[in-house]
Amino acid sequence: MKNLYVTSPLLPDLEEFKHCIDEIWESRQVTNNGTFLQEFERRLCEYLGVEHISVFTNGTIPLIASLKVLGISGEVITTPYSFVASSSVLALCGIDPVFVDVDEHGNIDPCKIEDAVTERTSAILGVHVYGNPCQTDKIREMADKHNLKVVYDAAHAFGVMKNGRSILLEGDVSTLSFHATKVFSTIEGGAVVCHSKEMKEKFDSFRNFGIEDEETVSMIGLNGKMDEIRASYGLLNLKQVDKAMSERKTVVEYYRSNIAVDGIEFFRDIENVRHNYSYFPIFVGDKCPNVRNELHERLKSHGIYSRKYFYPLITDFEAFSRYRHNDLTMARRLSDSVLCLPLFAGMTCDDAEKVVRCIK
Ligand code: T4K
Repeated sequence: MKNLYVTSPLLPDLEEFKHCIDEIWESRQVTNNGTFLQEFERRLCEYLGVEHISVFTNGTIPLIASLKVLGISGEVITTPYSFVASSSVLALCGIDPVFVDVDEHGNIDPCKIEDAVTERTSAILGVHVYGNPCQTDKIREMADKHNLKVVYDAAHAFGVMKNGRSILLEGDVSTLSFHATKVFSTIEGGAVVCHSKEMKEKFDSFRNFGIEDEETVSMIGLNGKMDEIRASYGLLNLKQVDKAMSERKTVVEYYRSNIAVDGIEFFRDIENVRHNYSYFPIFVGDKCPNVRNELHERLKSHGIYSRKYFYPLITDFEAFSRYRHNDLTMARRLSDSVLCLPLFAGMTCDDAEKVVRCIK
């Protein structure tokens, strides 16, 4: 019996990929804003319904770039219920993350933001966790009231739309991850979406050491460039990402219709949202972590590798213990009960049935 992992990468057609590699070999332009990268950025804009995108070498550097380009400092209000990267970038930039609780979808709760604002607060960093959109209108209201920037970590939200509009258009900037474990992938990769040509130029410069021309460095930057091979891989994957999302949706629908077990809860689709089905979290034995942990182990013994995304909370990591947080009741409740089930393009309902049978 084959093992089932929480995810599996979206791979382009190998023959087509070999053709791209031939072309790259022929041109000898292997990185530094080559033709595949430029074409990839154009096609991403079309696909995502956005105007300005800068592609990066992973999904973490665009977060650092956003903090630097927007001039964010002091304290940033953020969520503890996320992958550690969304907070480590703050600490790395000398900014103090201030953690507040999440809403029932696992996203930063706008009602909890105001209490955490101090004169050092300069921004809100929200994460559209599992691709569920944050309450962006309420976050914008709060940000406007206190003159704060808004950065969205949209690592999980590739292709997500709210009311027919890309979720990436919310906030001052949004960042994406194209890691192999994501709905859309370039193996390693990421991007930042911003709202003006001038901003894009800053992000493009940041990812290339801040170099303006051969003799001018106009800002302090670093190396965040994506190479031609991965840009071509991304171009090929763009052709199949709709199919990938629809295959994921089929599995999610199977799970939703067949996991009817007392004590297990899961999210439903949100009205007016086009979901990307990036993860399928279930919440098991609320307030009783042993049940979740036992299920995690039992699934493993049957070759089913679910993951506790996101446990522990970021605030519970020793490295983050010195940062302030308010009451985190909801975040803790989700974190103590979550288990993400296998979900990937190419997964079949037979695979999902095996998972469901094992859970039952
Ligand atoms: N913000 C948020 C909210 C994020 O979730 C992330 C990343 C970031 C920012 C940062 O973006 P990047 O800089 O990473 O682009 C994974 C990913 O490494 C990470 O990208 C992701 N979030 C996080 C949620 O998950 P791990 O350590 O759990 O992945 P790993 O290697 O255990 O893989 C999980 C399963 O996927 C494996 O059991 C098997 C399968 N797999 C994985 C890889 C890498 C494959 O089949 N093939 C593969 O090549 O972190």
